[in-house]
Amino acid sequence: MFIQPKLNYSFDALEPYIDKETMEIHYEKHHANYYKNFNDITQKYPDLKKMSLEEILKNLPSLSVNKADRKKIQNNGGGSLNHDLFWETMNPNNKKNQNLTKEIEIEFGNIEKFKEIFSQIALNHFGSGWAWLVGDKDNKLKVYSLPNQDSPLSISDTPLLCLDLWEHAYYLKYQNKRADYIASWWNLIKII
Ligand code: MN3
Repeated sequence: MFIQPKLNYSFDALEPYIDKETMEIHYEKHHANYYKNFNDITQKYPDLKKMSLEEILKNLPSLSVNKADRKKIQNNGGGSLNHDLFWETMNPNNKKNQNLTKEIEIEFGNIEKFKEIFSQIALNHFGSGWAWLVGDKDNKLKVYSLPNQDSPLSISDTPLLCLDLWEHAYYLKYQNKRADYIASWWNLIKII
């Protein structure tokens, strides 16, 4: 069984930037459902149950599964793990992500420049997906977006920071104003 990690803060803890109702539906319905579907599909493959979620996504192209199931594993495994990181990086009690500052300054010049680049990518991403800050194989930081629930792990990158660009992540509060959602979200990220 792959278990959805507990959210270590209350649904209203990210107010006013992310509203309580969005958090509740997002965590209890959307995220829970990715875990449920991921468990349903991996039931069929005893080998996968011995692997971690990370290992499965890293080895996605070489898993011994049929084509339709590989797609379900990609969508629901990514949907499970991507949100795990998303919740963790916004955790008001978590100072873990503060140590990225120096690396970001080296790679992007300064934090403001990095935020600008990341925000532009998030804003310009067409349709559903995620904006990512990742470390590549040579430990170099990169920013890009990926469609749907695709994980950077499946292209050999290590996820460090992510922003959910699916409308379910912001529509109740921000409607079509993705730029406002992105600008608000930075208030929850303590990498500086
Ligand atoms: Mn989501």
